[in-house]
Amino acid sequence: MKFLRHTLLALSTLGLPLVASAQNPALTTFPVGTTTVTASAVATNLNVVWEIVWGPDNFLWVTERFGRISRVNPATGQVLPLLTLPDVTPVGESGLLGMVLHPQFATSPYVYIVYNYTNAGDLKEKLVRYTYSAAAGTLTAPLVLLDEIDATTTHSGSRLLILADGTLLMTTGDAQQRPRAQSLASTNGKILRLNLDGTVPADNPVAGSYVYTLGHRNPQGLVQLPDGRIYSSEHGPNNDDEVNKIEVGRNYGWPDVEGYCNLPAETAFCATNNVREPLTTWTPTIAPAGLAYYDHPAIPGWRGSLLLAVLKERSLLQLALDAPGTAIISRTDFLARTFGRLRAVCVSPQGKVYLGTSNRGQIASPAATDDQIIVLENRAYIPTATRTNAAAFTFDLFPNPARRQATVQLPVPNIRLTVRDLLGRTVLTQRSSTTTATLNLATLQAGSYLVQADGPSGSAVRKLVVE
Ligand SMILES: [Ca+2]
Ligand SMILES: [Ca+2]
Repeated sequence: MKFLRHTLLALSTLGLPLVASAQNPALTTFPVGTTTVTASAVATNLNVVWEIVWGPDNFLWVTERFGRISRVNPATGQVLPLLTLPDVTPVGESGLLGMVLHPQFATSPYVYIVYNYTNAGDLKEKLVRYTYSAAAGTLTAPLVLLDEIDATTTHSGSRLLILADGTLLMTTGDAQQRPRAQSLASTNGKILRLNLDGTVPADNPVAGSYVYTLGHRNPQGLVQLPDGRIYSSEHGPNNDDEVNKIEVGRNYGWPDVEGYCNLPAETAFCATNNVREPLTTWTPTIAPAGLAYYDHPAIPGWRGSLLLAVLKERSLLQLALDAPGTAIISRTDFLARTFGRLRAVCVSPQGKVYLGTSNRGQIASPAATDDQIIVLENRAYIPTATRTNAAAFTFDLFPNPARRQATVQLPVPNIRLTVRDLLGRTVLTQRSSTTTATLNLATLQAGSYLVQADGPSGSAVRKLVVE
């Protein structure tokens, strides 16, 4: 099986050619299958973009490592600062790192961030909730949810993700204290799971503990797919960078296992410690960071793939998943050494991909425009909802508001249904082979959603309220 996996990887395409426009050197196009994708700068003169989140206000929400949180207009590139943290310690690779917005942002306007700070001379890390005021354009009322996590200037993890069940995952690094990754008594070297008020979820694997998975070195990418699967990227030492499928309660090996369970001592450890091997590894290392999932018709060649922002190799990697999501069937490099070190990646509801660079202070000669937010888009794509024949396409949805399930009445069979939350994240997809479909809403949080129906004759969207 491992031989097959490596053979497939060796067959994957690498290093597609790039064409720079003479009129605008910052404009680059590259092919994804038969699609031409255009890359251009949205915003410039930033300082180490660590996180980019697509907000329910259709702005990009951005963290910079020195401590600033901003909203960025994706149409104009205007940067609207909300807050510069008063107590952040940006030294080495530390500072303001991950960020996520509350999924019911209209009624719970909370912004969750992770950053390094100093306490009694020691570098620490904390998770803090701020409250957003759209009227004032501010973030105020910091509420510490988790603090006193040991830190150094490297290995801080700190990617945040709110799961479909409404709990929060946070990656932590080993803080260069390797054995802590295997200790349930330490919050270092883990993926932690919290309720949004900072309490421990009752169904965590160890009662009273935030630990969701253990044995991590420095995971800086984290994503959940619409069907619930979770993946994470992780920096290895001088070998074995990893992408892992995250499964509750599993041990990801560090520091006893690097990459696969393939050395004699590793095999013994893996056999007795519930170790989950990575889906794929890189030796020499590439420095994998932000991770997103792409499944939008705008760029068909990327559908069903993870997109990985890569620092050291300075590229965007497409990792195509097999149908069950238990194997990566190809790895394809894009934009190699075009924009420098890539740390953050997010996908908008329109199928555009936004990348954040981490060049300033980290490479010898950053560009004058660094750091940047780059957008990747298929400029020829026309959403089905705006096609001329779309006006005739409509559907019924009832009951609405709904509780455990809703019925969708469609004009024709073979319709793809997509349910998105107000952050534009896909929470449910299914295909209806008949003109009546049932949406199972039992796993969704109460709130407002958009149901999109895509068929051969057009598409339509309706609002659905789940109680
Ligand atoms: Ca591992
Ligand atoms: Ca190994």
